[in-house]
Amino acid sequence: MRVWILTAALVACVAGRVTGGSGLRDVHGVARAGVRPVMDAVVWFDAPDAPATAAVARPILDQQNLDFLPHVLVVRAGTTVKFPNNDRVFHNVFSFRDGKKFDLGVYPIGAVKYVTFDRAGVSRLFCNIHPGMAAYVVAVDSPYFAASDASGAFTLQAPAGRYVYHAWRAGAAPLAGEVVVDGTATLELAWR
Ligand SMILES: [Cu+2]
Repeated sequence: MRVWILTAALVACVAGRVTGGSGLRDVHGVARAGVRPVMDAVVWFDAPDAPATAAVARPILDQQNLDFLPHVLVVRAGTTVKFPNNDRVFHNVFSFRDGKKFDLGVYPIGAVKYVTFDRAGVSRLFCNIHPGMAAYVVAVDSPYFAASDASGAFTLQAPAGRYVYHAWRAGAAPLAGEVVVDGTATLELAWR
């Protein structure tokens, strides 16, 4: 009898998670290195059983004013990213080292190309015409991710539960830890 009650309670709990509102809770956080806020830090939660992501507009990694925009783009693995050239000069986009390897060649103003980041990993992007241009695409095996803004702040949405989180920023060791998402959780990412 006791077992049945426990089972029923458990089922109710799980059902509540799935059906409560949108099912997603906000997790606010901030990324810092020492006391300085870190922009373009990426954080994501392990979620091997997460449902497939609904079709959304393709994320964009733009080219403007001799720069890539944004500097760091985070996507779920399997996502196709749009690469337009909205600048006034020719550009090129290539990635040869880690993550996805590709070379979009030199393409003119107004052209648009696409790359699917089919596996998790960090891709470093460059332009072979302008050595100062660099960007990162961070593909993660999770639909629950965020990147920090100029103040180091980020907001991630995930269903309630316990997660292992990972955090990345350029040129630093990755961080990992545990977080319980319950609607009030906050997450502090602290690099030394
Ligand atoms: Cu360029």
